[in-house]
Amino acid sequence: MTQSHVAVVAFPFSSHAGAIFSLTRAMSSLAPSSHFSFLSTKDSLTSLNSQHLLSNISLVPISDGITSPHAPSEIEAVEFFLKSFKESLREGLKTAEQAQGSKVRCIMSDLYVWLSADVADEMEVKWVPVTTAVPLDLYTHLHADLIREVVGVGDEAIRSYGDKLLSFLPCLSNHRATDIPAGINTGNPNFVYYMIWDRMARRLLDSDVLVSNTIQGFDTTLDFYFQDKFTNYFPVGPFYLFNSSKNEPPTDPYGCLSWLDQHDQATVAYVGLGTTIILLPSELASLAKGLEASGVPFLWSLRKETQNLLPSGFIDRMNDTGKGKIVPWTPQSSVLKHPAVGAFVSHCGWSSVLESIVGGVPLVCRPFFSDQMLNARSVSFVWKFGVALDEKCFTEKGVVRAFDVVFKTEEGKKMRDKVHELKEMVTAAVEENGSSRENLKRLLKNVCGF
Ligand code: U2F
Repeated sequence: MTQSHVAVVAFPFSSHAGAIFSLTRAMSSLAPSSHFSFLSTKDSLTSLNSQHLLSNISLVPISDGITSPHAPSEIEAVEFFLKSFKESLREGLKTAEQAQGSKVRCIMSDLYVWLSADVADEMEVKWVPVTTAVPLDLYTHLHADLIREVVGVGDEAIRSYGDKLLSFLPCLSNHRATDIPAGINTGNPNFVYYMIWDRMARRLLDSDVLVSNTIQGFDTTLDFYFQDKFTNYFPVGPFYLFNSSKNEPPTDPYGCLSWLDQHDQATVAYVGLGTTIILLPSELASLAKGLEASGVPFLWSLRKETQNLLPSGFIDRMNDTGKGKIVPWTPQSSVLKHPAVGAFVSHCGWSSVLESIVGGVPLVCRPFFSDQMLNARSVSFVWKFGVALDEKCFTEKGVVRAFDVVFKTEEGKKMRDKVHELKEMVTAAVEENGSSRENLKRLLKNVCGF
């Protein structure tokens, strides 16, 4: 008999749903007598790896809210979704409760759908927010007013703050004003993502629970801050390492792993800019030129529509010479664990950073928005297992220089040693008695009630 029925609500854009789905799979395997209804839009549910699901998870589609007859842009799709979200969630929960024959006792949701808290209040059930981004990002949003007061507002204020460290906030004392996510003191506050980040942080202040995709010990000052702020703080990352499907062979439709098998240890660069970044054609061309000029063999995850924007002849030349393999999708976490991979050119999305650590691979950082600048700074300046590009964007020379550092210098070797230290910390955290595993058990008690 099902003891507890837990609803998990995803934010259906970028990689958020995949991250929170990994966590749900982990919970379902550790709590076989509870039921987990996973709610997201139809498209988002279809994109998940839902093979071999345990019988105590069900996927429940909710409306995407799109009312326009034309296909909306990615940003418009987020706006449509949020506009009708509460109504869609109420409907989805009704469907889940009917299908399961039991009331939901708790709503876990991605913090980006903070509006779930209102629905939880209406139903008089607990709300358990989950952050998939780096917790430092949340810390920054929780201190937005102070940041605006001290640093100022607008691009000019950021420029004049210069490279000074943000020492007025203990957890940001290694970061600079330029690392602060846009939306806090730059940009139009009505832009949907800036609005989400502002509202989610404000709503979180009413919660005593927070689940985070990180491990205890990456940043002890930050650990203390969150432990102090939330009676029930659960750093249970990396979510994907607990995934019950992790023993299945990775899906590799483009043969990335067998291509890597042909290369020596730590000789290949992997290039992957996450799920939302689209480079301007000029920067795309610079990256392509840099990869070719470096002479380092590379595997590049690049969406099909963007591949068409590459300089003409580039893909054929790379294929013919065997210098590079360009595919629309890779099994990234497995790619990063492959011994041939020696560097990861990344936008520094938080899941990518975690996967790089687990793979023991130094990063070449090209951040764009959200928490990515904070992550790039932590990687290159605090944890020291990666390089930041001097020019802050891809240039031919910059890419060659970064690869020279990572592949050929003593500094690069130190980065590899450093990332291996972090890898050991992460491995220990997810093993039996490790902090993330123990926190996951505490979390299950909290959400399932036993
Ligand atoms: C947003 O991040 P992204 O979705 O752009 O990037 P990541 O957090 O790095 O997650 C990308 C995931 O997609 C997977 C990859 C990661 O798990 O392994 N993937 C893949 O398997 N194969 C591919 O070819 C390409 C990607 C946001 F932009 C960031 O700033 C936030 O940190 C992040 C928080 O969740 O969400």
